[in-house]
Amino acid sequence: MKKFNNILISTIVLLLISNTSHAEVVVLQTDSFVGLTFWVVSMGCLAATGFFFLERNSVATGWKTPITVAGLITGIAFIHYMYVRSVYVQTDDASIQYRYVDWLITVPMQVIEFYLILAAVRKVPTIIFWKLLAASIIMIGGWYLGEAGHINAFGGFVIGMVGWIYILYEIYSGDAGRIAGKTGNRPLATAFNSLRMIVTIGWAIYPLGYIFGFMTQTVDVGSLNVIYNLADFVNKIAFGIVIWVAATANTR
Ligand SMILES: *C/C=C(C)/C=C/C=C(C)/C=C/C1=C(C)CCCC1(C)C
Repeated sequence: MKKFNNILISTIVLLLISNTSHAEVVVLQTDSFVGLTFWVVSMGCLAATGFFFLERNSVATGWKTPITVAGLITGIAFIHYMYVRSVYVQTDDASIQYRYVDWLITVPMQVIEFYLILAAVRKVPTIIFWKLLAASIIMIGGWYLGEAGHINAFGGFVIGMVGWIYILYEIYSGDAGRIAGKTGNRPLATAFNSLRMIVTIGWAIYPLGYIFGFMTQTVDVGSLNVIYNLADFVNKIAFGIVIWVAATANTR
Protein backbone atom coordinates (compact mmCIF):
# COMPACT_ATOMS: atom_id res chain seq x y z
CA MET A 1 0.00 0.00 0.00
CA LYS A 2 2.78 2.36 0.96
CA LYS A 3 4.65 1.46 -2.22
CA PHE A 4 1.52 2.13 -4.26
CA ASN A 5 1.09 5.46 -2.52
CA ASN A 6 4.62 6.47 -3.37
CA ILE A 7 4.16 5.54 -7.03
CA LEU A 8 0.91 7.48 -7.14
CA ILE A 9 2.50 10.52 -5.54
CA SER A 10 5.54 10.44 -7.81
CA THR A 11 3.22 10.24 -10.80
CA ILE A 12 1.27 13.27 -9.63
CA VAL A 13 4.47 15.26 -9.13
CA LEU A 14 5.78 14.24 -12.58
CA LEU A 15 2.47 15.23 -14.15
CA LEU A 16 2.72 18.60 -12.45
CA ILE A 17 6.21 19.11 -13.82
CA SER A 18 5.32 17.94 -17.33
CA ASN A 19 2.40 20.33 -17.29
CA THR A 20 4.96 23.01 -17.96
CA SER A 21 7.14 21.24 -20.51
CA HIS A 22 4.68 21.18 -23.39
CA ALA A 23 3.93 24.85 -22.99
CA GLU A 24 5.59 27.06 -25.58
CA VAL A 25 9.06 28.16 -24.62
CA VAL A 26 8.91 31.67 -23.29
CA VAL A 27 11.88 33.86 -22.62
CA LEU A 28 12.04 35.68 -19.37
CA GLN A 29 13.68 39.11 -19.56
CA THR A 30 16.91 38.90 -17.59
CA ASP A 31 16.18 42.20 -15.88
CA SER A 32 12.57 41.45 -15.02
CA PHE A 33 12.18 41.45 -11.26
CA VAL A 34 8.48 40.73 -11.58
CA GLY A 35 9.29 37.70 -13.74
CA LEU A 36 11.90 36.55 -11.27
CA THR A 37 9.42 36.58 -8.39
CA PHE A 38 6.98 34.57 -10.55
CA TRP A 39 9.71 31.95 -11.02
CA VAL A 40 10.69 31.81 -7.37
CA VAL A 41 7.13 31.27 -6.18
CA SER A 42 6.45 28.71 -8.93
CA MET A 43 9.43 26.63 -7.93
CA GLY A 44 8.70 27.06 -4.25
CA CYS A 45 5.17 25.76 -4.86
CA LEU A 46 6.47 22.79 -6.85
CA ALA A 47 8.97 21.84 -4.15
CA ALA A 48 6.34 22.26 -1.43
CA THR A 49 3.87 20.07 -3.33
CA GLY A 50 6.33 17.21 -3.77
CA PHE A 51 7.38 17.56 -0.16
CA PHE A 52 3.87 17.53 1.34
CA PHE A 53 2.71 14.60 -0.80
CA LEU A 54 5.73 12.53 0.20
CA GLU A 55 5.53 13.53 3.86
CA ARG A 56 1.90 12.53 3.99
CA ASN A 57 2.99 8.92 4.49
CA SER A 58 5.11 9.71 7.52
CA VAL A 59 2.61 11.53 9.74
CA ALA A 60 0.05 10.17 12.21
CA THR A 61 -3.27 9.17 10.60
CA GLY A 62 -5.34 12.22 11.57
CA TRP A 63 -2.75 14.54 10.05
CA LYS A 64 -2.68 12.93 6.62
CA THR A 65 -5.67 14.92 5.37
CA PRO A 66 -4.36 18.38 6.38
CA ILE A 67 -1.01 17.54 4.78
CA THR A 68 -2.67 16.31 1.57
CA VAL A 69 -4.72 19.50 1.38
CA ALA A 70 -1.56 21.58 1.95
CA GLY A 71 0.01 19.78 -1.04
CA LEU A 72 -3.08 20.33 -3.19
CA ILE A 73 -3.05 24.05 -2.37
CA THR A 74 0.56 24.51 -3.48
CA GLY A 75 0.01 22.15 -6.44
CA ILE A 76 -2.93 24.15 -7.76
CA ALA A 77 -1.00 27.36 -7.13
CA PHE A 78 2.01 25.93 -9.00
CA ILE A 79 0.05 25.17 -12.17
CA HIS A 80 -1.58 28.55 -11.93
CA TYR A 81 1.69 30.37 -11.41
CA MET A 82 3.20 28.73 -14.48
CA TYR A 83 0.23 29.93 -16.47
CA VAL A 84 0.20 33.50 -15.16
CA ARG A 85 3.97 33.71 -15.59
CA SER A 86 3.72 32.75 -19.29
CA VAL A 87 0.93 35.25 -19.83
CA TYR A 88 3.14 37.86 -18.21
CA VAL A 89 6.24 36.97 -20.23
CA GLN A 90 4.38 36.78 -23.54
CA THR A 91 2.10 39.77 -23.22
CA ASP A 92 3.60 41.92 -20.46
CA ASP A 93 0.19 41.78 -18.86
CA ALA A 94 -0.02 40.43 -15.36
CA SER A 95 -3.53 41.49 -14.47
CA ILE A 96 -4.67 40.35 -11.09
CA GLN A 97 -7.72 38.81 -12.79
CA TYR A 98 -5.53 35.85 -13.76
CA ARG A 99 -5.40 34.93 -10.11
CA TYR A 100 -9.19 34.45 -9.95
CA VAL A 101 -9.32 30.70 -10.44
CA ASP A 102 -6.42 30.01 -8.13
CA TRP A 103 -7.99 31.99 -5.29
CA LEU A 104 -11.44 30.55 -5.90
CA ILE A 105 -10.06 27.07 -5.31
CA THR A 106 -7.15 27.47 -2.91
CA VAL A 107 -8.52 30.03 -0.46
CA PRO A 108 -11.51 27.92 0.67
CA MET A 109 -9.09 24.98 1.02
CA GLN A 110 -6.79 27.05 3.20
CA VAL A 111 -9.61 28.26 5.40
CA ILE A 112 -10.85 24.69 5.80
CA GLU A 113 -7.40 23.71 7.08
CA PHE A 114 -8.39 25.29 10.41
CA TYR A 115 -11.13 22.70 10.72
CA LEU A 116 -8.94 19.86 9.45
CA ILE A 117 -6.12 20.41 11.93
CA LEU A 118 -8.60 20.56 14.81
CA ALA A 119 -10.22 17.38 13.53
CA ALA A 120 -6.76 15.77 13.49
CA VAL A 121 -6.56 15.92 17.28
CA ARG A 122 -10.16 15.71 18.50
CA LYS A 123 -13.80 15.46 17.52
CA VAL A 124 -15.06 18.75 16.05
CA PRO A 125 -18.63 19.70 15.07
CA THR A 126 -18.91 19.70 11.25
CA ILE A 127 -20.78 23.01 11.37
CA ILE A 128 -17.37 24.67 11.81
CA PHE A 129 -16.33 23.25 8.45
CA TRP A 130 -19.41 24.68 6.75
CA LYS A 131 -19.11 28.10 8.41
CA LEU A 132 -15.48 28.45 7.33
CA LEU A 133 -16.28 27.27 3.81
CA ALA A 134 -19.22 29.67 3.46
CA ALA A 135 -17.23 32.64 4.77
CA SER A 136 -14.36 31.97 2.37
CA ILE A 137 -16.75 31.73 -0.58
CA ILE A 138 -18.39 35.03 0.42
CA MET A 139 -14.96 36.68 0.68
CA ILE A 140 -13.78 35.54 -2.74
CA GLY A 141 -17.26 35.88 -4.27
CA GLY A 142 -17.47 39.57 -3.29
CA TRP A 143 -14.11 40.20 -4.86
CA TYR A 144 -15.02 38.34 -8.05
CA LEU A 145 -18.30 40.24 -8.46
CA GLY A 146 -16.47 43.54 -7.90
CA GLU A 147 -13.47 42.97 -10.16
CA ALA A 148 -15.47 41.36 -12.93
CA GLY A 149 -17.74 44.43 -12.89
CA HIS A 150 -20.98 42.67 -11.93
CA ILE A 151 -21.38 45.02 -8.96
CA ASN A 152 -19.48 48.19 -8.14
CA ALA A 153 -15.93 47.95 -6.84
CA PHE A 154 -16.80 49.19 -3.37
CA GLY A 155 -19.74 46.80 -3.01
CA GLY A 156 -17.42 43.90 -3.87
CA PHE A 157 -14.94 45.13 -1.29
CA VAL A 158 -17.55 45.31 1.45
CA ILE A 159 -18.82 41.78 0.77
CA GLY A 160 -15.24 40.50 0.69
CA MET A 161 -14.45 42.21 4.01
CA VAL A 162 -17.53 40.68 5.65
CA GLY A 163 -16.26 37.22 4.68
CA TRP A 164 -12.72 37.89 5.90
CA ILE A 165 -13.83 39.44 9.20
CA TYR A 166 -16.08 36.47 9.82
CA ILE A 167 -13.18 34.08 9.20
CA LEU A 168 -11.06 36.07 11.67
CA TYR A 169 -13.88 36.02 14.22
CA GLU A 170 -14.29 32.27 13.83
CA ILE A 171 -10.60 31.43 14.27
CA TYR A 172 -10.04 33.84 17.19
CA SER A 173 -13.19 33.81 19.28
CA GLY A 174 -15.71 31.66 17.44
CA ASP A 175 -16.12 27.88 17.89
CA ALA A 176 -12.89 27.05 16.06
CA GLY A 177 -10.86 29.48 18.18
CA ARG A 178 -12.38 28.23 21.42
CA ILE A 179 -11.82 24.57 20.60
CA ALA A 180 -8.22 25.31 19.61
CA GLY A 181 -7.65 26.83 23.05
CA LYS A 182 -8.91 23.74 24.82
CA THR A 183 -7.27 20.78 23.09
CA GLY A 184 -4.25 20.71 25.41
CA ASN A 185 -2.17 19.88 22.35
CA ARG A 186 0.85 22.20 22.33
CA PRO A 187 1.98 21.74 18.70
CA LEU A 188 -1.60 22.27 17.55
CA ALA A 189 -1.97 25.45 19.62
CA THR A 190 1.31 26.81 18.23
CA ALA A 191 0.31 26.00 14.65
CA PHE A 192 -3.14 27.48 15.15
CA ASN A 193 -1.58 30.72 16.40
CA SER A 194 0.87 30.97 13.51
CA LEU A 195 -1.89 30.32 10.99
CA ARG A 196 -3.99 33.02 12.64
CA MET A 197 -1.11 35.47 12.17
CA ILE A 198 -0.80 34.53 8.51
CA VAL A 199 -4.52 34.98 7.92
CA THR A 200 -4.55 38.31 9.81
CA ILE A 201 -1.34 39.99 8.66
CA GLY A 202 -0.28 38.05 5.56
CA TRP A 203 -3.75 38.06 4.08
CA ALA A 204 -4.27 41.79 4.70
CA ILE A 205 -2.09 42.30 1.61
CA TYR A 206 -4.94 41.19 -0.67
CA PRO A 207 -7.63 43.68 0.41
CA LEU A 208 -4.93 46.39 0.37
CA GLY A 209 -4.06 45.30 -3.16
CA TYR A 210 -7.73 45.53 -4.06
CA ILE A 211 -7.90 49.12 -2.75
CA PHE A 212 -4.64 50.44 -4.19
CA GLY A 213 -4.36 48.30 -7.31
CA PHE A 214 -7.97 48.14 -8.39
CA MET A 215 -10.22 50.70 -6.69
CA THR A 216 -7.85 53.67 -6.68
CA GLN A 217 -5.19 52.33 -9.08
CA THR A 218 -2.36 54.01 -7.22
CA VAL A 219 -0.08 50.96 -7.43
CA ASP A 220 1.03 49.69 -10.85
CA VAL A 221 0.31 46.13 -11.85
CA GLY A 222 4.00 45.10 -11.86
CA SER A 223 4.58 46.11 -8.24
CA LEU A 224 1.29 44.59 -7.24
CA ASN A 225 2.36 41.26 -8.71
CA VAL A 226 5.68 41.35 -6.90
CA ILE A 227 3.83 41.97 -3.64
CA TYR A 228 1.30 39.20 -4.31
CA ASN A 229 4.03 36.77 -5.36
CA LEU A 230 6.08 37.32 -2.23
CA ALA A 231 2.96 37.26 -0.08
CA ASP A 232 1.86 33.95 -1.58
CA PHE A 233 5.21 32.46 -0.61
CA VAL A 234 4.32 33.02 3.02
CA ASN A 235 0.57 32.69 2.72
CA LYS A 236 0.55 29.41 0.82
CA ILE A 237 3.90 27.66 1.31
CA ALA A 238 4.74 28.70 4.88
CA PHE A 239 1.07 28.10 5.71
CA GLY A 240 1.51 24.43 4.76
CA ILE A 241 4.84 24.14 6.55
CA VAL A 242 3.27 25.36 9.80
CA ILE A 243 0.78 22.49 9.53
CA TRP A 244 3.53 20.02 8.71
CA VAL A 245 5.51 21.06 11.81
CA ALA A 246 2.49 20.36 14.04
CA ALA A 247 1.87 17.08 12.23
CA THR A 248 5.39 15.79 12.77
CA ALA A 249 5.36 16.90 16.42
CA ASN A 250 2.15 14.94 16.89
CA THR A 251 3.61 11.88 15.19
CA ARG A 252 6.58 11.28 17.49
C1 LIG B 1 -3.14 32.23 -1.99
C2 LIG B 1 -4.07 33.24 -2.03
C3 LIG B 1 -4.62 33.82 -0.94
C4 LIG B 1 -4.25 33.40 0.43
C5 LIG B 1 -5.58 34.85 -1.15
C6 LIG B 1 -6.25 35.48 -0.19
C7 LIG B 1 -7.15 36.51 -0.51
C8 LIG B 1 -7.81 37.31 0.39
C9 LIG B 1 -7.64 37.16 1.85
C10 LIG B 1 -8.68 38.33 -0.14
C11 LIG B 1 -9.41 39.19 0.61
C12 LIG B 1 -10.31 40.27 0.13
C13 LIG B 1 -10.94 41.07 1.06
C14 LIG B 1 -10.76 40.83 2.52
C15 LIG B 1 -11.83 42.20 0.70
C16 LIG B 1 -11.70 42.64 -0.70
C17 LIG B 1 -11.68 41.54 -1.61
C18 LIG B 1 -10.58 40.51 -1.35
C19 LIG B 1 -11.11 39.24 -1.94
C20 LIG B 1 -9.33 40.98 -2.06
